[in-house]
Amino acid sequence: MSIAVSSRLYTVQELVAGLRALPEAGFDITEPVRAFLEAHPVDPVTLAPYLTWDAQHYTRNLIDRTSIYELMAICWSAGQSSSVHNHKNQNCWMAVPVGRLMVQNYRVELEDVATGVCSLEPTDLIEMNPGAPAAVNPQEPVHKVMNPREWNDPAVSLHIYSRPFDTCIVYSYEQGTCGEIKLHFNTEYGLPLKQPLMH
Ligand code: 2CO
Ligand code: FE2
Repeated sequence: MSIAVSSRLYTVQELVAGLRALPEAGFDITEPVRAFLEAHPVDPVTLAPYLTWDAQHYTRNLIDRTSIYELMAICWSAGQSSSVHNHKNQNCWMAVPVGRLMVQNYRVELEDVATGVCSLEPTDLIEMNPGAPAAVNPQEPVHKVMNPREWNDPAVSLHIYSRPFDTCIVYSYEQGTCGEIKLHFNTEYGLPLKQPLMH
């Protein structure tokens, strides 16, 4: 594991410019983008146009999208968490400029989306914070992100997905069920969308 060496914070515009300058092949493996995120922590002040909050659910706020990747800010109130979900055939990186978040990873023992049946085993649990971004392991792409209520603090994460996607499989670990859902944004490029739908 490398040690974060960063002398300053970067604007989100600098992050976007840097991501757009990375070669396309850099998104096919996890290390280049993870190292780039680690070396370019984002100044939360510059994220202000993309931060929205909802008492019921974390919010998804699109910042940039190309044919290669999409970048979004996700806002987590204390106690909010994602479903257990996958990023199949896709790479995913997360940085946390504000607060901290936990990621619970799972190994899929059985998955049959056609019948909605699955069996998962929890594997590692990691903390993400401003000095510690994370790449989802493409061999184990099922996880859940949590902002534990007892931490009592909001958190903001930046997610990079390559390629862009708008569906994923969600799983119930307890019930052994799974199914595909569509993902929606609350805002795009700093503008609210009408009637955002959440999962
Ligand atoms: N993948 C979820 C989403 O895009 C966020 S949790 O961690 O990736 O809504
Ligand atoms: Fe995810």
